[in-house]
Amino acid sequence: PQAIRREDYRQPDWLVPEIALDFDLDPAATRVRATLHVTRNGAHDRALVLNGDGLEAASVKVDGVAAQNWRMDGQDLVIPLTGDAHTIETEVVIAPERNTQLQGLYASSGMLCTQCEAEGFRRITFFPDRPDVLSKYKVRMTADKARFPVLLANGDPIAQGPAEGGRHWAEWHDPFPKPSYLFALVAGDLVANTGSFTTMSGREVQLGIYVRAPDLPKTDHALHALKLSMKWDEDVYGREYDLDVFNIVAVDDFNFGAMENKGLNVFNSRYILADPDTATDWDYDAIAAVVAHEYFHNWSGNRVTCRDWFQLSLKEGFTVFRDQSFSADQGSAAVKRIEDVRSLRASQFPEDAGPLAHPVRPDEYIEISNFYTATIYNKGAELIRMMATILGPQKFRAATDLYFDRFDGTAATCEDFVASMEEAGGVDLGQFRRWYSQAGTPRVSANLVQDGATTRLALAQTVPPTPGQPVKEPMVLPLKIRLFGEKSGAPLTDEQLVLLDKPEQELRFEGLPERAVLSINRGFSAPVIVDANRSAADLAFLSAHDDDPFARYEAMQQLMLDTLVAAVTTGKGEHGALIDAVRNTLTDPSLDRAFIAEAVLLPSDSFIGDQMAVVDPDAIFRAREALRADLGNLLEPEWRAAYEGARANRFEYSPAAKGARRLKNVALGYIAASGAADAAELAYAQFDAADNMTDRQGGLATLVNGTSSLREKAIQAFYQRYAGNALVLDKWFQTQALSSRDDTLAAVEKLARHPDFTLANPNRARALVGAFSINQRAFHDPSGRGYRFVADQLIALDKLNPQTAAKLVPPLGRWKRFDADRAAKMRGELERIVASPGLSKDMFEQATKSLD
Ligand code: B3K
Ligand code: ZN
Repeated sequence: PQAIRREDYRQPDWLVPEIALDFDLDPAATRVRATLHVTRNGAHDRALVLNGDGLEAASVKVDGVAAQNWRMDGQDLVIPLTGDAHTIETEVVIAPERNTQLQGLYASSGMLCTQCEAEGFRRITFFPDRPDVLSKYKVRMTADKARFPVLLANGDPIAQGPAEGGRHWAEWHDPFPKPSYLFALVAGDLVANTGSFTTMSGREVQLGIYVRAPDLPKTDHALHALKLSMKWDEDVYGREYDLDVFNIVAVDDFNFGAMENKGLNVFNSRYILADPDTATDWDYDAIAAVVAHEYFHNWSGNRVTCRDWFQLSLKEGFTVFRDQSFSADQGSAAVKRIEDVRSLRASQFPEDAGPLAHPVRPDEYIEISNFYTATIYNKGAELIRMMATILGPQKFRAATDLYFDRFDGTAATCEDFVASMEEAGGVDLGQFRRWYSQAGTPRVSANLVQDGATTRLALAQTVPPTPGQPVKEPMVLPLKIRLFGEKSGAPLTDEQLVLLDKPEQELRFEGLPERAVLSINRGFSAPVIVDANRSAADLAFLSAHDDDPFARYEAMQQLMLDTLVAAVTTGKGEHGALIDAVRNTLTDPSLDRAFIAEAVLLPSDSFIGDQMAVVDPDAIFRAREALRADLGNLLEPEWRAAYEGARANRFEYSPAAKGARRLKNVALGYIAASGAADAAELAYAQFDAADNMTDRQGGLATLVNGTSSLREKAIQAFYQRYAGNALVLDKWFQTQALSSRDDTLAAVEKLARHPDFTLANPNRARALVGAFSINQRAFHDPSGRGYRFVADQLIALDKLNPQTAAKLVPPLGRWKRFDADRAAKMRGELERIVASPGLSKDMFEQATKSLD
């Protein structure tokens, strides 16, 4: 397969200002007739090239006359044209029910739906399938009325009526020119939860959340989140919705979270359906965040789209930043920031440190689907956040206004965005642009030294080498800093924003009245790794006194990491400071429960591993379990008090109730870790009596990690209760795959043979295979069987769904971080993947790059 390079970008040869599509829908054979109005773009004599993927042209007409001179170039249809404007008609037949890739037009639980981003439209019809070709779409669909009573597409419904043979038709027009990746249609036996929203200029928009009839009661939360999002984007960014209809459809088989098709978002049902009995608080929050994310794309993505796929972070990084800000505004901003940083560290930092590291604006790719990564999304969001920090709120808003106004209706670049920030912000972002081109997580060392009356803060930065980028230039790192007095606990300085833009920089503070303790990268103002010379006592101090909640959390995490890394490398560790710090946090009446729960949670096995030169999964597991047991034992009364105090009795979805459940479940975990005799009964009682899934799954997870005889009882009871509910069975598989028990590998191998396990559904595949591969100790079993299991599953999944398979390769690609024996076994599996016959280009790219 060939790499596509950013520097090879060329304007499209032909534009398609208008397209009309006529679908004769049938799961086995759908006929697609397309009429394209094409215009020559600039003075050239190149033929019209229409991309296809698995299509065969049944007929091609130019200006109404059957054409003879077209040819196929690989998968693409090439038509030489003489004039500057023509009408092209093509006809193809496709089979949605055989489409297991879930890209293009496919069938899911009896309905027909589409997914086009990035390059799925070419699996539906021949078209210049690139984001800088914007067209007005008219769509007509005809289908069997009994099987597909609801027919939806982008834009506004125009007309509908009966057709012969029990069929009916509907026509939708989208007045906004859009790239092909935003095309969508849905046909199915669906019902809608409807509502309306009046926009800031007084237009009424009809909202609909479409699902299968039994799921209708689970759609209120998503509908509510949609209304909140529409209002928020008006209030915070001045962005109003632009069509008369906004529809969302939930489908069961979906490669990722959701898709922002213009006026017709299509969602993985796990990000729509919620009720207290089946969805956790995490699910509720994720639903609101994804609904907001896709809605926000209407401006950051659809009205202003991407010129080419190298600019993907233009829409994704910005939209993630927007959805993070939205969620922060719905509850605790501090807890939201902690969660976002936790997930950045769990997924993006390892990516940036491994063989698949790439810049936020990549220079090349083989398969674009492989670049919907944590780097493009989450690091991309951090870049926007840093610019917002540098500009300040007013200028940032002026800059986004300028960006939206200037590029509305066009396909833009990351450079266009940064230039808007620069212009409206009155700042020079020349050096800042390196964040878009250089991969790798910068490291900052911070040394605070008192020298008589002068306190010096020596800062230094390095950016590690990454594949294809051996040498790096210094970045601009916006670091929020504040000093606190060790004795008084009071701040000694104001918070200041330091722009570290040189390899080394020094700050001086004169005449501080007492020894200072450094609070740095407050609010996680820069997505970097900080090595600061802070003792356990300093960190414990900050965990109690810092006035920035993120920094307070961070100090505790650092203290935990230092304690654990010492325990792993030396076999034991001094943890007195940590125990006291956890006790203080746990019993501090000024803190909210959600924050406490985050702060007292130990870093994950894999994050501990990320701190070490060679990851030793067993030693990490032992050290972490030992520390958990000590924390559990030494603070048992405090955990019990926290548990009792947070025992809310009736379900409510509010920040306070969520925080109570979170702390209750964290406390339950520690009570179990203490080895308390009644822990399993406590967990089972919670599991059994729960009126919500957060508590039920929390009880289940504690039992699944343990050895009580109640364990099997809970596993069976959960399975029986939710038999037939796919989203909840995913949790059943996932909880077992994440178990910390010794026999998890064998249990997972067995679960893969369970009648409810299937690779055909991406959620199910991720729930078992994806979850298992991030269970550090089980996956890295010294026998290598964990690697073999995952590779076997991925080879099988690749045959059905390359996109979803390729996303699961990275854990195997981390071999350089492990001992020679494990590394060899991991490489062996990657090699086996590369050698498997008929490998997709998705898997080829991920696996070969992972071997380098
Ligand atoms: N834009 C889509 C992601 C498409 C992924 C294609 N492989 C959802 C989102 O980011 O909002
Ligand atoms: Zn997105």
